[in-house]
Amino acid sequence: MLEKIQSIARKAGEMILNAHNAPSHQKEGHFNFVTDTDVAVQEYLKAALLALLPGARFFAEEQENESLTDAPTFVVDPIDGTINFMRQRNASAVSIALLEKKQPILGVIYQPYTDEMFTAALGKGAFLNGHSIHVSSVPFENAVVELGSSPYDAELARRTMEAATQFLLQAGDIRRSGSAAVDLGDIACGRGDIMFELKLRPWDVAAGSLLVKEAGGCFHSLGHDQPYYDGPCGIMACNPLCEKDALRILKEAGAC
Ligand code: LIP
Repeated sequence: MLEKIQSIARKAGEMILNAHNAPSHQKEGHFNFVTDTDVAVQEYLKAALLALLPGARFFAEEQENESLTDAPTFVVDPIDGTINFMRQRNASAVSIALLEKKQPILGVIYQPYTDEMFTAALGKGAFLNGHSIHVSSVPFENAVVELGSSPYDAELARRTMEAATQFLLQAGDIRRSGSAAVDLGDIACGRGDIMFELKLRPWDVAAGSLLVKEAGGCFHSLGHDQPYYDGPCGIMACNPLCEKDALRILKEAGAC
């Protein structure tokens, strides 16, 4: 199953690389867009994944979604980093998770611009292009902190920037890629040490959360006792050495 999902993700990546100047449309909230390519890729992914697992449910960014159930459910972002795609910033990913009982059992993140295939299966480790990966062992004071700014929700701006300021003062440095899936891949393979964003959707994080945990990292759905995929929420992912201080800073910033 994981191999077949990788092939499907790679084909979706080719669709992204071959798309140019796709028309875009504004969605709800500030600075929130969808392109014709997002929709076309999602339509391809829905058909291909449901053919792979008939009877599964499909939960994705560019459609109305019912609540999660315990049934096998694909949770999919066809292009995570849509603004980056629109502006040719070459930092977007296809994110595909398969959930059972509301928790990820398979995760695939494919970054077409770098041809990097991140994969994870529950209890079986995390991999980048077939090679085992692990979170970093960088201590908090030297941590590279990747943040998401949730631009569509102005309510979160001050708390996001307060947390970013404290991370900049107390940890190493901060980064902002524009794609949560890219960021979670970074944490899983040790390119970054902490990632947070105060509001994301399940399709942004479902695959990446499994990657990080299978790579020996920590993943928190802020405000929830366990990882939550049934609606929007904030997240924090990190290596184990940074967990206590990262949660402290987010709590002090009023983010959880
Ligand atoms: C994006 C996230 C990113 C967030 C953006 C946007 P999309 O997902 O990956 O972390 O800051 O606002 O939500 O909408 O490009 O799939």
